[in-house]
Amino acid sequence: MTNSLNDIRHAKSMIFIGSNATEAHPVSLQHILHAKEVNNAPIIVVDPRFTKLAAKSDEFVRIRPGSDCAFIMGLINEVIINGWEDKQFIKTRVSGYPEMKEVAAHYTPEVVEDITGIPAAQTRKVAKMLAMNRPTSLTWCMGGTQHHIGSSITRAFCILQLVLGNMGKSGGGTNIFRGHDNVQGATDMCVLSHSLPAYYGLSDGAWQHWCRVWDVDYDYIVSRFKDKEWMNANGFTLARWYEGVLQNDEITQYTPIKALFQWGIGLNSNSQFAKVKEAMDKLDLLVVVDPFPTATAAACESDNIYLLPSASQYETSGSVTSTSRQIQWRYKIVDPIGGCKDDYTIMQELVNRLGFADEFYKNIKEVPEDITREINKGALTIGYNGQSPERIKKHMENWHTFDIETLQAVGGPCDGEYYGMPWPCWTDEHPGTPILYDISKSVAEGGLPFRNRFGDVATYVMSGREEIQLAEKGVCNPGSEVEGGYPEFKDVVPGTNWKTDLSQETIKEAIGRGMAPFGNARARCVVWSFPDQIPIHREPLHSPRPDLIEKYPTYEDKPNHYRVFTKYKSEQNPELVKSFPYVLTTGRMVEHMGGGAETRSNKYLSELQPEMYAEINPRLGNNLGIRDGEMVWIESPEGGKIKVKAFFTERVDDKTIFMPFHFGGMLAGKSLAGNYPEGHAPYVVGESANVCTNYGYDIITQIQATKDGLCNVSRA
Ligand SMILES: Nc1nc2c(c(=O)[nH]1)N[C@H]1C(S)=C(S)[C@@H](COP(=O)(O)OP(=O)(O)OC[C@H]3O[C@@H](n4cnc5c(=O)[nH]c(N)nc54)[C@H](O)[C@@H]3O)O[C@H]1N2
Ligand SMILES: Nc1nc2c(c(=O)[nH]1)N[C@H]1C(S)=C(S)[C@@H](COP(=O)(O)OP(=O)(O)OC[C@H]3O[C@@H](n4cnc5c(=O)[nH]c(N)nc54)[C@H](O)[C@@H]3O)O[C@H]1N2
Ligand SMILES: [Mo]
Repeated sequence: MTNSLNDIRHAKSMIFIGSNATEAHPVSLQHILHAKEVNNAPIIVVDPRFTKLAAKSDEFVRIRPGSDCAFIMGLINEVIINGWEDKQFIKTRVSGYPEMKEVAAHYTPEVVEDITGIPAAQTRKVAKMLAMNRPTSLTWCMGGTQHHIGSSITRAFCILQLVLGNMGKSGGGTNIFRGHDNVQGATDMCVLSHSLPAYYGLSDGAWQHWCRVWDVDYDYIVSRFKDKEWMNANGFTLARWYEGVLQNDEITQYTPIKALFQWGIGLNSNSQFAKVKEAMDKLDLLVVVDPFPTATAAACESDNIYLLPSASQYETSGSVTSTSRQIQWRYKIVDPIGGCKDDYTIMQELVNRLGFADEFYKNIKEVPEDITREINKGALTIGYNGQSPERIKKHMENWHTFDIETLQAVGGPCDGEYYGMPWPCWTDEHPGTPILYDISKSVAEGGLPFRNRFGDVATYVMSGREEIQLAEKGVCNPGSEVEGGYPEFKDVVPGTNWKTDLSQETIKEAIGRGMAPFGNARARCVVWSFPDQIPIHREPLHSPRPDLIEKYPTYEDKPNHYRVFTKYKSEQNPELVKSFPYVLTTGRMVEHMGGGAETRSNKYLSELQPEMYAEINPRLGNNLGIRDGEMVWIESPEGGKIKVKAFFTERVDDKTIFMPFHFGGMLAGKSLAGNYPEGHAPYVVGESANVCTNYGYDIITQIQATKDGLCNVSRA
């Protein structure tokens, strides 16, 4: 999120694409509705469903699942054709614009209508609404990402904001509402298979940096791997770990996966759940660390599973990062009950028994404060340096001194600082950065240019054109010693750069000279390392439109995509729609959370939403001879089959089925409630939507495509 939830109050228009904030982020609505009512800012909602957020909108755009990239490129084209682009912003702060413009030109409103189902006149209207009501706050959530081209779709959103000149401005920005309360923190710590914490990657330099932070010998780390090659190789992802067990698709690893730790996740959130279950049963060892047994406990039928009851957030403390990049301290309310242990203790006891404790706990004495201090020391790339436990706690104790509009403290002990010291917070004196890439303020006061990460000059493969990647002369933060673009800082301490200098002298030197440690560059429209250097539409793997598969085919198959052979072209079958004629999309409802282990174990929430269902348009239901409230079978091309209640609603059109994914504990019409440890079954069990979500993974991130598959529906 480049701005913050509060900053949306300053928007002059808002567009939500694949975000149902009313259900998934209800707290944000106070800011969204403030902008609507006080600034008269129109709300545009782009969603296949008429959601509760759509009910608050001025313009509802019904889109075919998986076609967002075409719509956004169409908006960009329409803005440019009408001369509404921010010419000064583009000239001074954007690179690869001519190449992008050429690609966008394909997406005329009529082409967009064919791909997305959005009337051409509506694309024109929305482009005009955005152009006439600047700045626009753009929010996307999972409706924009859970596709095989999710990474292209999200880049298109950013390019739209660049073209409109809405980046680095209060009321503008790309504001992706994050998932769990600390998922931004989890992402920043890179609880991922392709990077060490703080996005350092897996290169030798990255390992050496973290070894210095941990005070662990690099050769010792090397010795822990089978050989060095595996140290630098991406691991399996959560989306496809089970292939490492089953090996249905060829894997690139010397041995199959034999054990799995499932730490704070319910596996009914994995697509292709039938395969997940098969893999769980085949593992030698499965450990679930969770306050609840989760749907895993019910689904796993072999005797290989250990449940380690972890404490909840109320029974422990520590630093967490909010969707607005703010760091907060979470205080313990009660001691762990019922024999639970908090996650730190479980982790430490595990590390003790595995014999690494002497290496990794050298600097961790006071838990959890020293863990935050380790982050302060090492996570320099994103500016986690200044948020010490002491400063975070000081912010928590002085909530009342922060202004709701600016998030800045007015007087008191935190005077001038931004709430939670949103990263980057470069030093112990820095106030935090409330809006990324904002050149209206000095860097020391929370301003920033765009980051220089990809060299000073680039040659575009597509056009052969060479372009300087640094920002234009004269474009910089106030007080910058260099008046214009500059590269990142290095060799202030010889042999280091701003990301690896643990003395943090490099960062201090940059700030002292009024400059950003990471340089001052242009935002790129072209990503030369991606298969689509500029975002283009590609039909979902399982598409209802064979004619569009021919025009906009998917990628070639990708071997070793996070160690698993991943099918694209060989999976895209134009005949599939004949047997599976409806588009299946999935998502959330306000009463339940994720896999539902917590909320389905809550009496009151269970009473509010006691049953799994599928949203079906009444016209479709009537044509299929189904009545509202009857049970139906939903079937997927992979053989997934679930029995759920038909919920007739005009929210969806007559070609689309929507299901929430929060249920679990039933399989193919059969309850598995008896499999839970005694007294631990949740109040509500139900079929899992992920038995039916289709095959499909993003080409860069491997996120599962749970929003654009195909299915069939019949009366049960
Ligand atoms: N109550 C509650 N709140 C939650 C969660 C929860 O489980 N319950 N989960 C949290 C987490 S982890 C996350 S990541 C966030 C997610 O928050 P959201 O992404 O807002 O939630 P979803 O319901 O998954 O998806 C949002 C919308 O995308 C639409 N959609 C589906 N396909 C497409 C498409 O192809 N294009 C477009 N434009 N829209 C599409 C769906 O109809 C849905 O209305 O919510 C967080 N908040
Ligand atoms: N079909 C479909 N599938 C999806 C999605 C979709 O939109 N459609 N969305 C995807 C997305 S964005 C997400 S984020 C995932 C979410 O899927 P999950 O991550 O599986 O969902 P949660 O239920 O939020 O999982 C959190 C688990 O952590 C446990 N927990 C809570 N607090 C603690 C704690 O302090 N310590 C420990 N150890 N455990 C704790 C809870 O009891 C719960 O079992 O689902 C994904 N799957
Ligand atoms: Mo999420």
